[in-house]
Amino acid sequence: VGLGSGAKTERMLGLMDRFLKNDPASLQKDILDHVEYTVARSRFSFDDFEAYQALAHSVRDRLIERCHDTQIYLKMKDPKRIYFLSLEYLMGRSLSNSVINLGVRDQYAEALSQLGFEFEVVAEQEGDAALGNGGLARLSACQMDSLATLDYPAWGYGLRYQYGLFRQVILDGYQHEQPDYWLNFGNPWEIERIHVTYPVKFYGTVEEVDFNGGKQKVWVPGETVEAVAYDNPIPGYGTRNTITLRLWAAKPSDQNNMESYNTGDYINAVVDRQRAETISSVLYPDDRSYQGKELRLKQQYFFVSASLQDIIRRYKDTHNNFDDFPDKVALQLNDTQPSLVIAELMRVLVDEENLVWSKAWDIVCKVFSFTTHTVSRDNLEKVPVDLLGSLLPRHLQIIYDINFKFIDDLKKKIGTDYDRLSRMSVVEEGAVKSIRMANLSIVCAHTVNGVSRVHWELLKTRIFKDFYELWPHKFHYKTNGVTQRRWIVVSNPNLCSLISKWLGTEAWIREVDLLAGLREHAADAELYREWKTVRMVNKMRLAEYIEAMSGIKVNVNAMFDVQIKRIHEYKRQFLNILGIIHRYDCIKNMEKNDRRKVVPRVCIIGGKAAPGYEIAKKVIKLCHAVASKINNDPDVGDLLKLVFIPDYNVSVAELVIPGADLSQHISTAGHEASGTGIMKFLMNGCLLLATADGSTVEIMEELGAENMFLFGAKLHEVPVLREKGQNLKVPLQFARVVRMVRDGYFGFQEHFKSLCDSVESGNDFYLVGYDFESYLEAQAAADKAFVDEEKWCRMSILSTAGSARFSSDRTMEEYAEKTWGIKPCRCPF
Ligand code: GL2
Repeated sequence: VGLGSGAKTERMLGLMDRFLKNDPASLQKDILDHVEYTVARSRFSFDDFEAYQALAHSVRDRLIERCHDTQIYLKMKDPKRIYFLSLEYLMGRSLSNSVINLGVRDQYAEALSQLGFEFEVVAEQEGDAALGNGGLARLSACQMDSLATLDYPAWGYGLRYQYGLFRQVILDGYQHEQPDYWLNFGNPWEIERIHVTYPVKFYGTVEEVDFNGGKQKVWVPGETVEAVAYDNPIPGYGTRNTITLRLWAAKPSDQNNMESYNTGDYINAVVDRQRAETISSVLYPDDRSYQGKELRLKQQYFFVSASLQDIIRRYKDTHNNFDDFPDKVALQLNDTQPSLVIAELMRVLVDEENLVWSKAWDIVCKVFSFTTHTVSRDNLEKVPVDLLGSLLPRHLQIIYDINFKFIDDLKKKIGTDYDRLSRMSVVEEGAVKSIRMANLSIVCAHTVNGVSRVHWELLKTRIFKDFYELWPHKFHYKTNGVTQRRWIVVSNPNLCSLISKWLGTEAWIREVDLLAGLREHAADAELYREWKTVRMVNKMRLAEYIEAMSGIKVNVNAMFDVQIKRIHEYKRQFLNILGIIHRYDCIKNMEKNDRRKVVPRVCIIGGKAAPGYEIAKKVIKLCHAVASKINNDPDVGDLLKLVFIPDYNVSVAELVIPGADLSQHISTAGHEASGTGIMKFLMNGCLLLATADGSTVEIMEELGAENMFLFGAKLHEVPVLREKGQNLKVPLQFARVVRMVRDGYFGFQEHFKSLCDSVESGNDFYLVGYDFESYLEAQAAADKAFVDEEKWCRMSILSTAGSARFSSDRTMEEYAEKTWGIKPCRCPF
């Protein structure tokens, strides 16, 4: 098995039969043991939730075993490892995904059924792990699944927030936020590693001390917090490899406050200690603006400092100097949130390991790669110098030094173009002097990746044009992808079986390119029949959910038209709602007989608005106001329904996506860096109504424009149209529907005023008015296609068949080969 020889290896191989057994009888015994000894309930009497807990612990045992084996093997082989640093992961539920990846789902289902439980019902007991906001965070989760499945030697690092993304509660149509205390009932999917802890330091001063005949800067920190590791095993599919997502929690350190204890201020000293825990207490709920908050900066440094200590400790297990560091370690910055790690690595190498600056910088420049997920300069993260200087005084100095050398070199290349120098500087002078975290990341990363081809173009020509012209070789893109394991196998088991049946193999679950084989059958009447049945079953499941949640009965023969994602002006949920109002208005104004020609629709919208994002919250309110009018209008009946799905999260997506006929991805061109929701719908055979933005452009190339419903201003037209401002032509229908909202047709006239103002001509930054006409045309084309059942079904099959390129397996392979320089390392046990 390639383990080498020797007594130790012999002993290890001799322990192979210690592995936990996976036959139903053994699994059943394990579940009952956990009921009795872990959950501490009687094995003769336990409910669904307790069954879930016991089941989860039994799966966890198997995950731990594989995690250990993977690490032992990796330690022996010592390959180059990729360390993925991200402040957000949207993992969702773990049970179904884990048992599928471990290949033990059916055995567990049987074991449970003999005990009188149903696997699906038990699995429903699990809550979501929502340690992230939106696309960026779910992308990290998909990529972890692919890294494990493809046997890459990878680690994920992040923060273990006690409160995940807020729960959205709708009262009278308004969004309210409630805390998501997800750890309330324990979390069987994590392993607390009390022996893996590191001190993380903050504040203090920098002093100069004598060293080796010269001077050396030393940081004398003012506060220490302890970082404790919580490991979340990520099992690969069809492999024993199970990698680890290591999340850090903050705990008080014994190094602080001895003074207070000694002076007798016991109560305050305890309270003070507790404050340390706030660092990892709550996820910031805004997915793209960073307001220079101290707590956020503390979170960032806390997580990168602990991660780096862990990474260096692992490296030092097998190396006694830093010469091989770049050959053994690749550090991936998932956006700029982890970018303080750059200064931290420099500090460790120079101040603690006593490397000279140039040697340290050489190492730093070889290990970091940076992926940006942003399209707009306005969203780039900046940290006020005052804040950074007080929290991390030594890091600020290091960043200044990096910048000084960078600007010095730059001057030699571009001369005295001061405007450009000031744009490229890591330090922004201005009302609030700040550090530009993206510039810092670009200066030190060997590779800067965009997340779709269009995004890459925007990086080169707009946001990072100056840097691109300086270092064209650094700029690349790896189009995002999502994992077919979560988004087909777990969430759409019927479709999964159907695909395997028609391809004659389950191999596509690992080798996703095989999906293209469905194209061969795209004209087969038998497949049509089975495909439609699967889709109908999923729609019925979704309809049941809608009724249970909102009391609204929907017609399963209607087209299910879905837009689920974070609420943002650029994502244009408002455009969708105005389109629905138009549809409603048309139905109302039709002769009764003509109504028979209307293609019935169930419009489904879901998504959270950042708590401080007023306009986005008004969109949610408008959706409810319009829904209550339409859904209660007897003239409309089953022809049109509007449903808002509250508290959109990963689990809700797993239910909604397989039941969607049509999905909307309608951002103003140039605003969505990639978009990943669209890929999940595509895999599930849902047709797409979309603008040519982000990864949609590549999806269109793969599928053919004739298999989608495209509309809207093109990327290059957007700036020209914006220039026109008030002179921009807006269709009459648009003016009419906005007027209906303005005039209080749906009530809440005053409340919706600012929303209507935001699309008034001259003010309509996201071109809702301009795109309205072509949007309606695309919607009409979708109606027409839906009536032609055969055509629709064919397009649906071709969508799934064309989705292979948008698997995160492909994305991770590209990163591994082209950016990180890592190779698979498959555990042979
Ligand atoms: C995002 C982009 O907006 C989105 O288009 C992209 O698909 C994801 C993943 O690359 O990243 N950037 C971002 O800050 N969030 C995103 O979803 N929250």
